[in-house]
Amino acid sequence: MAVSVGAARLGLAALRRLPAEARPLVRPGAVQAGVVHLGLGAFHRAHQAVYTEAAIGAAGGDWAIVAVAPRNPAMVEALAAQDHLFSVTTLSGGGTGTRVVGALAGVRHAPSAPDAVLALLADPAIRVVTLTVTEKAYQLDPATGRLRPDRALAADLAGDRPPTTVPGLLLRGLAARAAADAGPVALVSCDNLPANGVRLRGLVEQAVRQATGVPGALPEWIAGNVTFPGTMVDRIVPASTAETLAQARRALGVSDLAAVAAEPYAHWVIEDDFPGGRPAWDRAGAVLTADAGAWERLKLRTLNGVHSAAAYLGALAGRETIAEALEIPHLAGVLRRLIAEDVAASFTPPDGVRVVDYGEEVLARFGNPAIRYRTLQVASDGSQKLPQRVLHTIADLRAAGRPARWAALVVAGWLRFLLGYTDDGRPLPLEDPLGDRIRAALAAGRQTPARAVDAVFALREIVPADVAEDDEVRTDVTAWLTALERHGVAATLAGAA
Ligand code: CS2
Repeated sequence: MAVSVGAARLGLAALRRLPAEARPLVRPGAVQAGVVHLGLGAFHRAHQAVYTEAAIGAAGGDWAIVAVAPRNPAMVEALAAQDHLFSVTTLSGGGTGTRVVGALAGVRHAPSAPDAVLALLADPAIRVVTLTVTEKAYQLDPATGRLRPDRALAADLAGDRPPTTVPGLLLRGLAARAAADAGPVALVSCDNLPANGVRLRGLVEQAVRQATGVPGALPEWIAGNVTFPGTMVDRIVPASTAETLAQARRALGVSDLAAVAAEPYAHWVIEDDFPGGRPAWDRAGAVLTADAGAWERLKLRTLNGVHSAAAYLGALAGRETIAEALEIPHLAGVLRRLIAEDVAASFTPPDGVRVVDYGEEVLARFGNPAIRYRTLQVASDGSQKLPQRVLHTIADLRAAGRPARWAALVVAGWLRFLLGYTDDGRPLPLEDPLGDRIRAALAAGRQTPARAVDAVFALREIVPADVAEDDEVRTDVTAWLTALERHGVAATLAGAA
């Protein structure tokens, strides 16, 4: 991102010049750290950081966040130069508002200072570790949850140098914490994984089993001292652009290289299992509950599943953003049928929630013209997203003896996207950690839609066996893929409506 830095920079010295409504609720330095967060992306800054600041503002407590960037140093440098301050601009059709957030007590770059990160994880003052590292950083097979270490994680498991991967940092950090007898801690996944708490526990347990050089008593220490609360996280936060930074600068009068913009809506449901205490997130509007499962399924299947549907079909039709995709004739109608006929029939929603009403709200949020969320951003990493967003919907419908016709269209949209070109022949990028395996499978099965379905459905790390072996699902996906290939998105939707 090319940025010109002419104006003064955001930082403590700039705060008194800001309009009162733009100032942070918490002044960095005034509150000690109690949370470590892994993943310094836009989503964290516009979601957990905002909730945590509001929780500290409402109820106090030493719960400021030390945020760790697992890979990219750019955000660490930007925030370090700004006394850890950044702004969130709320975008709605009705206008914008910008406010500086003071939740961060520090930032670290894991690759250049792994030992500092391990020391933090072993610090008794840190009692909560949250994560937004995206699905692929967990290195779990999306369909099964089996740990599939890449070379970097294999080296972390062997333990002959400081860890470089997220699972490696957690493994060695917990080992250091156990050795220091630093007290219990909650590890909280805020990624869009299915049953994310269970997945994170599975990750840690598998990593401990496969690692060398960890004490034999570590599993027992983890069982007695570490919890893995599940969460449902929600806020649409597009990747920041030069326009995001320009908006922040216009509002603040200083430049903010860590600025983010987001929709007004935000939601967070958290399982209340924090053995070392937690910020008063409930005072900030989060829902603390015994079981977040129903909320998580609601959100992954309705919001994320429909997001992916709009992304694949929109990208094929040459639409740059989700809001533009929704203007494709008949798409909104098809998405409504996906929600009403398939998603709503696939699971039991939380008490008092009607899936179709929630779905209407989701479609309205997607249509927010001020949010430019790129179809290609949602379309990326499909292998990591499709199971929990769409394939579980299909599996549950089929187990109940029901058809899954509209969900099959989403799978066909993904397969058609994997072929790598739009309806008018322009190239589409395939960004996916399993991209090589997908490409190899498709190269073998490219000749006909049925063979493409066979080839990708054979990838059991992505497509669970119950879905892959279901002839009715294969027939539906093949029919949709044939239509998309022959006639394109517009005509396929017109024919379906
Ligand atoms: C999106 C999500 O990029 C994507 O895949 O579907 O990031 C989505 O915007 C968030 O989950 C909304 O809470």
